[in-house]
Amino acid sequence: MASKPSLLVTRRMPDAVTARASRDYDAELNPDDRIMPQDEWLAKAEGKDGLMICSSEKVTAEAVARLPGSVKIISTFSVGHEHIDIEAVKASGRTVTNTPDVLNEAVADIAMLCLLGAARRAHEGQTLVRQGEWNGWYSTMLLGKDLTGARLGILGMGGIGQAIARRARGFGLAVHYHNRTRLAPELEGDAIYHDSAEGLAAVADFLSVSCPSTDETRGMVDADFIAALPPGAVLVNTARGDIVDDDAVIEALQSGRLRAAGLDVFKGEPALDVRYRSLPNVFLLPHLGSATDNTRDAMGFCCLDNLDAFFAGKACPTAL
Ligand code: 8YV
Repeated sequence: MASKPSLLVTRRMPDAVTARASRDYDAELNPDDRIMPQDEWLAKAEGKDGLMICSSEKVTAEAVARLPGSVKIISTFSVGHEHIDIEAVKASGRTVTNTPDVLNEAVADIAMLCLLGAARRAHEGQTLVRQGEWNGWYSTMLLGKDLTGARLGILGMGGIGQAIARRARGFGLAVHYHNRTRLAPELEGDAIYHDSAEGLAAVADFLSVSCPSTDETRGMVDADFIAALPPGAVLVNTARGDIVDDDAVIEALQSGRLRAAGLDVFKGEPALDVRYRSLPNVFLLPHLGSATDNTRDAMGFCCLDNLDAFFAGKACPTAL
């Protein structure tokens, strides 16, 4: 029997994913889940046929130049691939894959949690109850922003944006979106297309950032963009922290120009701008978008499906 391809799995994976990787590959695992410095994972890549990485591993052009010749494929356990210089990997003759679609529903759930948490002041409510400071009902206690009849602007209408739109309709939100390309009518449904981000901002009582982090989108939600939103808008970000300008968002949250924000992702996470922590009108989560049992398994299986196909000489299902 031919020997199994060798694989470096840089982070601890869910049990079912680890079991399949260990069964089908000569896999070097990271059971302690210690994040390895670049020099360390590059050294461990020596002699490996493939790498299964996460967004913690920054595959820069310099890293690609130092990759051992044995490595022919990099499979990232993420839909986002801003941590990889895709052009450099491809130019080196290697294959690179990600995990689209399998996490759309889970991330959309967290987007709605962030939207509701921000609109209905979940952080302030939780704090009252947990700190024993809830002294009873009054008619104006922690009043929030209505969803029904409001407009949700979705910035980036890929699979995740579309999954958010499906949920939003159930909450009585009118769906507006901006995307590089307009959706086909059967996907668009009753959603209203805006051909510019500024056009979308003007109608977004709620704004969901749902686009990838790219050279075009980084810093897009800046002071000008926020100034274009209706006063008292609510910002939701489940995509990437660097798409928003933290100074502009924090200033707008302090002044009330933005009524609230629900944030699952942060520039430089797990570090985040500490000012967010003390703002009462922010609902904060630690990048939980895809964190469900089935979704994390599906992401791992998607990586392994790509690796299996590659080593069988077939086309990878989700090559970039
Ligand atoms: C992951 C994500 O948890 O898929 C993505 O792009 O942001 C998350 O689902 C994380 O990136 C793990 O690599």
